[in-house]
Amino acid sequence: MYKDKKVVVVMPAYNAAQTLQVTYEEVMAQDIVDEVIVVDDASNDETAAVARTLDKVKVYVHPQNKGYGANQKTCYHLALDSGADIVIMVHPDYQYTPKLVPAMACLIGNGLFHCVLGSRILGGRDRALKQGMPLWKYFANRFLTCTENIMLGTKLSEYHTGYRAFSKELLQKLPLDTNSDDFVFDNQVIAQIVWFGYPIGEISCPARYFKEASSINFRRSLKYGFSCLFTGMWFMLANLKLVKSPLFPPSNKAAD
Ligand SMILES: Nc1nc2c(ncn2[C@@H]2O[C@H](COP(=O)(O)OP(=O)(O)O)[C@@H](O)[C@H]2O)c(=O)[nH]1
Ligand SMILES: [Mg+2]
Repeated sequence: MYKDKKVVVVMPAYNAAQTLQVTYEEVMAQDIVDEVIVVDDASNDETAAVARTLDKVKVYVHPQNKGYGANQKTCYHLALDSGADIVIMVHPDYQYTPKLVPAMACLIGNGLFHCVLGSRILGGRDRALKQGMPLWKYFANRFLTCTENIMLGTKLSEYHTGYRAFSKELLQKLPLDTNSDDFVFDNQVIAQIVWFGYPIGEISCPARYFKEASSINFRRSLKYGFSCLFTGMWFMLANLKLVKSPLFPPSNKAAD
């Protein structure tokens, strides 16, 4: 609980058997987490079996592999159904430190932000690179972030982090089910938050790079990159009222 608000951590899992337990233990060590929801996207390993051994964990298994975006859709539906006020996505690959969970919950729970991102880029010089982010991923991240900042009129340090916290109100407002079932879901979520006029908080986040924490290959990353640019272009066209998109419906913008 954070100030009477229920804190739920969601973990979209795919082949995370090796790292799920250590991630979970560090999440629970933060004391303020009321419940953890693990959604297993039909992994080929023991992810679901490991998840079922953990206390305070609700496990849901997709009957077949649906993708990272579809996995998050299930995560957020389950979290809202279980009465969450603050929802924090932590990847179960132990890439992002769960030690930031209280700070992120605090920024949401105090009403300062409806969305907080853990940024691998904010902070010292070339931090992400020093922590082991591959050079091509770093430059792709910087290029895409810079381009999307221009297209969406934002000043975020990165669009591509998988460490995110949301208020219940924001999750209820965003048309998440219209988004992709693939990796670009993450990008569409940020674009929608900007579309609805919500400010986004960022916290500098240490990240680790090792084999189990990074499985997306170059080909899938390329598809993701083009899909991000497409999301930004679609945002601009919808903003100019040149196209209609269910991703960006006409709406009253939120007050800051
Ligand atoms: N649901 C689902 N998740 C996936 C799939 N492939 C990767 N992921 C998850 O997507 C997240 C990001 O992938 P990852 O390989 O860690 O990317 P990176 O850390 O950015 O290099 C991780 O939590 C993976 O478990 C998939 O096919 N389905
Ligand atoms: Mg990862």
